[in-house]
Amino acid sequence: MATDHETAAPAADLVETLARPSADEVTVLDAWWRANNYLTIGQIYLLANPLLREPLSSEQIKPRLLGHWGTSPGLSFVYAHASRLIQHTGQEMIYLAGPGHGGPALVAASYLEGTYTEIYPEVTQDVEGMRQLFRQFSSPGGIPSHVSVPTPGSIHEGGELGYVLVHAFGAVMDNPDLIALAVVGDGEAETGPLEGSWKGISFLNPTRDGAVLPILHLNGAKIAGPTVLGRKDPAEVRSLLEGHGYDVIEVTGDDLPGMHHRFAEALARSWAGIRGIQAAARGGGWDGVRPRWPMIVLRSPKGWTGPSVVDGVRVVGTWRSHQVPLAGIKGNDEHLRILEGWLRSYRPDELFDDGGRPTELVRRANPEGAYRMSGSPHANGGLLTVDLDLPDFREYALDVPRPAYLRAESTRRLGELMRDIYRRNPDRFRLFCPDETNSNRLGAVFEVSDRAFAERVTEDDVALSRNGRVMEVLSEHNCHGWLEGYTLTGRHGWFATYEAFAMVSASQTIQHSKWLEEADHLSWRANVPSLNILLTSTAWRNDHNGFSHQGPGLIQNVITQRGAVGRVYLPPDANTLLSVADHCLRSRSYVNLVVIDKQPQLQWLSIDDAIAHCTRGAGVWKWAGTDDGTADPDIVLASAGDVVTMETVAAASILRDRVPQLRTRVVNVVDLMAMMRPKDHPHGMDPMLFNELFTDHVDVVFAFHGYPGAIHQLVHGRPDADRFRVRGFIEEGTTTTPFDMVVRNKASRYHLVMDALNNARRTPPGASDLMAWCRQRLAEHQAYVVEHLQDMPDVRDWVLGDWAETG
Ligand SMILES: Cc1ncc(C[n+]2csc(CCOP(=O)(O)OP(=O)(O)O)c2C)c(N)n1
Repeated sequence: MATDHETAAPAADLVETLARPSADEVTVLDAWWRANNYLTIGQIYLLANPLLREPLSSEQIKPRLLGHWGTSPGLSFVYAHASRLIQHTGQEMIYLAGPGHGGPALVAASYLEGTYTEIYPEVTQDVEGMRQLFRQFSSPGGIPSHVSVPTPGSIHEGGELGYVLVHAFGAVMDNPDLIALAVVGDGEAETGPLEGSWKGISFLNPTRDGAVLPILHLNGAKIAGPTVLGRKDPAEVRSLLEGHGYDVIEVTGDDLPGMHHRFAEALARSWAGIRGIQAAARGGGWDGVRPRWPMIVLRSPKGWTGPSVVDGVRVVGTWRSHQVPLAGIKGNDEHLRILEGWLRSYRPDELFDDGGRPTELVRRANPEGAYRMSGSPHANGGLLTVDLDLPDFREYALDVPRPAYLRAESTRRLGELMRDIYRRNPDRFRLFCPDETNSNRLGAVFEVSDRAFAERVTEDDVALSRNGRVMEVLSEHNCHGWLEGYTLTGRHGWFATYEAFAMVSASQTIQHSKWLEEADHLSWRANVPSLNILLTSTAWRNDHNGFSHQGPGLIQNVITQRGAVGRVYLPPDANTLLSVADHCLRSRSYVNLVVIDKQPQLQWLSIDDAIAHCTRGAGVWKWAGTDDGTADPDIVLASAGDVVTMETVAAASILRDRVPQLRTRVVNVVDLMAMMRPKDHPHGMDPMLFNELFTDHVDVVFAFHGYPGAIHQLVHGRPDADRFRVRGFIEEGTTTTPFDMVVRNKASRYHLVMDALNNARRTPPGASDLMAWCRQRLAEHQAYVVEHLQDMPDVRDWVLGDWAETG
């Protein structure tokens, strides 16, 4: 269905036709809209008698009225007009409803378009199917009330408000034929993420990207009061949006058919504007100045066409129509009568035939096949996904002849891998990063791609151009949301961020995980590329930034969510990072969290050992302990995370040197979900393997990158889970040295040694001397850092020496 994205601007007569719908077209538009409104109300209220073939009675009303009417007529009004545009132009379009609580309108749209029945054959286009459509809505065992995963044509639930534009912009990147029509609620427009997301056009390239058409729906009210933009002087709203760079087209009113004519004209102008910009750019005529992309401000009453006055108070055009404008219908004949009159005002007999099927009049408004917005493959992006052409990640490996000897910045290697992924996949891979690509040591990507920027570029700028495809915007919300939109429409990428500020967009991570989890239960939704998040500049090495930059909380969020979507990897070095990254980029429909710091760090494993280690997810590092495998160890020293792995191996080396009789086993965990039971997560280690690593009775001193509670949560249900003594980040942070950070959080090698001695099955000779020595070392550290402002040299430059080769 690819259209002519290289061709000239749309013909003037086509635009004129679009802008001036004939009386017949308005009749069709209005019929489809009435049918949609009828089905929307039916979904909210009715259990039976879907076509009102008999007078409405109170037993035919649902016992619990759950849903949102207020936004719905505006959403379906826009939808009807967008469909007409598609019919005339063959434009590929998807529809994103910011106020996703208008779910019944979008469900009704796909029902009228026939896609609903194609996907859910039990919901037929007849009386019984309509009854089923109504009954299932917001019902136990039915469908949710939002534009959620089961809604055909949706990539945006709109449950947590604020993300409609970020999803829309992500969807059109490298998608030149697509227009994402994004309805923004005026309440939604008060959120931080939405306010930041108008800037999407500053990163859009009309040559290779599609376009977003925002429609700011100023229906004036939110749940319980007016909206800021709804009450502002229209001139202020206009200048706000113009300031963001948009060409603002306004449509205001509630008169019919006048609104149909005015909106058709606005949409025609918008489409012509978009296509004109694209045609100029694609024909080589772009001067590089950021285009003024069109957008529409639609002022229509909340609850438009609903009951205007109920119980003596005004409903249409007020916050009272937000959810269910007529409550308490059972037992209130007056309300029942209003509801019936309201439903009949749409003249259902004209809209549905005797069998309950939408009439020809209504069906004429539907575009064909995949042009229907509810049937667009762009909104089921897995159908369009092309695997990445990935280089062999082994070629980026560090040469690690022995463990704990070489120091290197691990993420640099990942940057080199990404550079070549960019090179090989110029239309389906992007890195999204809040202004930190270089800082996170991923700057190799700039060898092949600039940062995307459609605003003014000056001679002082580096790697910044309108042709760039590295997405840097100082907004975690934008980065995260763009990547979501990009992957949900079938393309691949990474979001790389400072670990602490991943919490800014943590809610998006959670919402996207929910989406993927639900999608997994729907066979018609094809798997999409995973959402890959790199957390770097971690808590332990934010030496120069301090407490505000020290927060490993996202791990907790991801491990806590239900289901199999979330995965957390803590590669301890460059080669394990490469192996993990390759796996993530090949995976589908997961949220992959990868946590590793960017500072120079000790390298542990050769690439072959790294691959083997990552494949298992966790393993014994025999060379680091004294356990020869012939008997149970006295203590297990385990770790997950780069810095704490260094402390663990250093602790093991101290124990080996000072109390050689103590049998220590060192275990490293890369795949955190492996700690769970198999019944709780597909990566969960089977009990036998778990026992091979951790035994079922020996105490485990576990040094963890994140909050200690995470490990307790993960090992819940494992044999004698109380034996896990976890050290991790306990919110002791500040601007200080790397070793002081682990000391403050009681996760240093000396703390781990003391934990090991305190919890080992045997107390080896020399244990109390060693305890005293550890305390003395900690005291020395304390004095040293305060005096020298850096760590003690033997800690700072610690390497394992040649023991690992012989050990
Ligand atoms: C982030 C977030 N905060 C609060 C809510 C609760 N909520 C649901 S709908 C709504 C009002 C939405 O108003 P608006 O965006 O104008 O939509 P419309 O008026 O079209 O219904 C609110 C506050 C939410 N869904 N998401």
